[in-house]
Amino acid sequence: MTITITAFESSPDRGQGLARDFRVRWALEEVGQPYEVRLVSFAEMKRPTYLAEQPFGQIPAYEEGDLILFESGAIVLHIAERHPGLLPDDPDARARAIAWLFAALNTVEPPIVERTMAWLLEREKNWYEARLPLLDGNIRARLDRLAASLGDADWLEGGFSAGDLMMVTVLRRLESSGILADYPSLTAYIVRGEARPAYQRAFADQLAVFEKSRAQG
Ligand code: GTB
Repeated sequence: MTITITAFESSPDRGQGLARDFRVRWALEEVGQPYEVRLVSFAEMKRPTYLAEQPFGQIPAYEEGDLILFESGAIVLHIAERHPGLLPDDPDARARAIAWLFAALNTVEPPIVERTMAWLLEREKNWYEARLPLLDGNIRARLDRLAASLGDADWLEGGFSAGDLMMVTVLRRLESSGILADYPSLTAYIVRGEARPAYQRAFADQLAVFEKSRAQG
C-alpha cells in the first residue's frame, strides 16, 4: 500500500530537516518502507480538503490506504508498531521506548519551541534579553536530566528506538543555540543519530526538495 506524507513546498529551515515531516521520513527509512511526498504550500494547508486530513492545517499528514493520520508522534508510533526495527520486542522495554518518544514531544520539545518562538517573535523587544536566561534555564533543566538518564549508553532504551529517533529530532532544534556545547554526551548522541544510514537518506531527500525549489527560483 502506498504511503504518502505531506511536507512544506518551501521549508523555512532551508533544507535543514528541522520541520516535523523529517521525523516521519526518518522513521520510514529506518523500517525500509517506500513512501511518496506531497508538497503543500501554506495556502493549501489551510484549505478544507487539507484540513480534512490534518485538522490544524499543518505538516505532516500521513496517508496509507484508508488511514489518514496526523501528528508526527502518532505517525512515528504507528510506523514503529507496524514494522520491525523501531521498538524492542520485550513488552516492558517497548513501553519504556514509547515513554521516551512521549518525553521527547511532551517534556523536552516544549521549552525548546518556547525559546525558538521567543527568538522569532520577540527578539527585537526590550524584554527578550531579560527573558532568555529563564528560557535557557528551562531547557537546561530538561537536558540535565536527559543526559543523566542516557549516562554513557548509546541509546535511551537498549538499542536504537523510536524514542531515540524522536529525541534526536527534537534536540537538533538546539544546534544553533550554543546550549548543546555544555552537553557533550547529548551532542555525541545526536551525532550517532545523524550518522545512521536511514537518517542520511531522509536528510538527502528532504534537502533535495529545498535545492529544487531554490533552482526554480
Ligand atoms: N504537533 C504537530 C506534529 O507534531 O505533527 C505539529 C506540526 C507542526 O508544527 N507543523 C508545522 C506547520 O505545519 C511545521 S513543523 N506549521 C505551519 C502552520 O502551523 O501553519 C514546525 C517547524 C517549522 C519550521 C522550522 N524551521 O524552519 O526550522 C522548524 C519547525
